[in-house]
Amino acid sequence: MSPRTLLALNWKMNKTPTEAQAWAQDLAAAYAPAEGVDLAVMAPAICLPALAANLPAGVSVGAQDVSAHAAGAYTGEISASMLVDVGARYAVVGHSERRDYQGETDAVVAAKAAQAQAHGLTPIVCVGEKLEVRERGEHVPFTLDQLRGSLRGVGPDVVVAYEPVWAIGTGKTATADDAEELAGAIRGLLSELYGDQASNLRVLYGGSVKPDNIASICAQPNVDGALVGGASLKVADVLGMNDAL
Ligand code: G2H
Repeated sequence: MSPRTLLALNWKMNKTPTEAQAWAQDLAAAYAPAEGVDLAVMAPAICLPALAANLPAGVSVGAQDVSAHAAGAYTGEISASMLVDVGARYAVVGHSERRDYQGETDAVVAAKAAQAQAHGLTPIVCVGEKLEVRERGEHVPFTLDQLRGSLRGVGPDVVVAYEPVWAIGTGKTATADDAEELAGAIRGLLSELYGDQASNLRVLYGGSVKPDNIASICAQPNVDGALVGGASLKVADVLGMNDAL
């Protein structure tokens, strides 16, 4: 049996807590869960209490990052236990923007994912190649190497998001076949790492997903949902994507 589809929203550095509250109330006024689809909102950590208090039942919240450390002298960091305390269920780790702008390595991403799991959060581990890697035809081995490193010491309660960097926020979406090629390869690696449990794990596609392309991408056999940035900010687009699934 296929896992439930996950429509995971990634607001990135957008919305204040006040705006998050209004967004959640607007969603609650119109949202009807789609059959077999889970909805989760990955928001700036400071917005999570407003979301947890105002989202409709069944919609989860998550963070966009988590510290690799449990507690202590790490100024500015937010720990997994703090996120759990405000209602988070997921934490995105290893998004390409953090790998690029904060220099996060696979080892750091794996440490964050393990720390999330240690406190009951499900990490959403992001991987994906840059354009030059794809142009060299090395996107499959590159992405699998990145994932292997990002899952070292990480248990099977994990979601993987394949996000080709050249498709993020650019309006260039990978084709459904591109998404399936990597999702299938990722599923193979998950089987190697986690055995039979791999068939229950969710592999998402991310990169310029919107209401008019989400259905064809998520219809692929190994694609179990989407991680959506730009099209996650307006409630109408989220409802459109939820309805399309
Ligand atoms: C990829 C995605 C969300 P967007 O980063 O993680 O963003 O949908 O804007 O390409």
